[in-house]
This record gives sequence, C-alpha cells and structure tokens, in this order.
Amino acid sequence: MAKPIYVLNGPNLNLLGQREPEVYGHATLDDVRDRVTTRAKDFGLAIEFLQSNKEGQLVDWIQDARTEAGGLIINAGAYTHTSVAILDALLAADIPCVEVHLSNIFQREEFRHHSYISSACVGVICGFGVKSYELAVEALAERLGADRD
Ligand code: CA2
Repeated sequence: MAKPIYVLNGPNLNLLGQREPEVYGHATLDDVRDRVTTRAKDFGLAIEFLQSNKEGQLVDWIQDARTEAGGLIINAGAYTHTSVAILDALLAADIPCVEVHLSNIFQREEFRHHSYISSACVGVICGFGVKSYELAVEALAERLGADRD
C-alpha cells in the first residue's frame, strides 16, 4: 500500500465557505477534503487532510510527512508570504510537494505575489478554487507513478 498524500491547510482556511465567497468560493474545507479524497482514490492514493492556524503545527506535520507520506500538498495560507520556518521544513522533507492556492495570488495585492515556499515545491497551482487541489493531486500522482484505477 502506497503511503498517503498529506494535504496541509494553513491559517483561516477553516473559515472557507463562511466568508469572502467572492474570493474563495462557496465550498467549505470539508467539501475540499471530500473532493481531494475522491480524486486521490482514482489513483489508488489515500489522503491525510489537516488544517491548523498555527505555524509550528504545520512545521510538525511537514516533519511527520518526511517518513509517513509519499508526497505533500500545501496551502499555507498567509504563511505562504511570511514563513521561512515552513520553507525550511519543506526543504528538509525530501518528498515531492505541490503548493496550492484557491485564488490567483498574482491578481491580488502585491504582498501576495511572493511565496517563501515555492522554491521547495515541484510546482505551484493557483487560481482554480477547489480545482487547484484536485489538479495538485493529479500532478503528484503522476510524479509518484500512481496508477489510475
Ligand atoms: O488563495 C489561497 O488559497 C490563499 O492561500 C488563501 C490565504 C491567503 O492569505 C493567501 O494569500 C492565498 C487566506 C486563507 C483565508 O481563508 C479564508 C476563507 C474564508 C474567509 C476568510 C478567510
């Protein structure tokens, strides 16, 4: 059995679907989990789906992923634009990581245009809402050589 893919979600993403639907859409984080899990099953992969508002917790999960996960998908939320700690954890993780964002961060405020974590990731997908996560699963599955059922 292949190791699961960890899908990590950063601060405030627990509020998804409750506020700012014009930016982030109407789907809740549970909806995202369901869609990601379904897509991963197509490739015979399991998902460990996690969310935290705390930077250190995200770092701990990335460290766990090194031994427990086959790959990592991360929406680090606002920590994307601030966190050297998450960058360092990803660099040490030694497993393929895809950075995702619901919104197109390049159409938004200037401070969202820079990501500290992109350089530690095999790719970045942004702007497609929940579909960004599904595309990340597909890309990672291909990278991991998972077979489509
Ligand atoms: O577009 C994305 O996925 C972001 O990672 C979302 C972050 C933002 O800081 C990044 O620049 C781009 C914010 C997540 C906050 O999510 C909320 C959802 C509903 C209501 C309020 C915040």
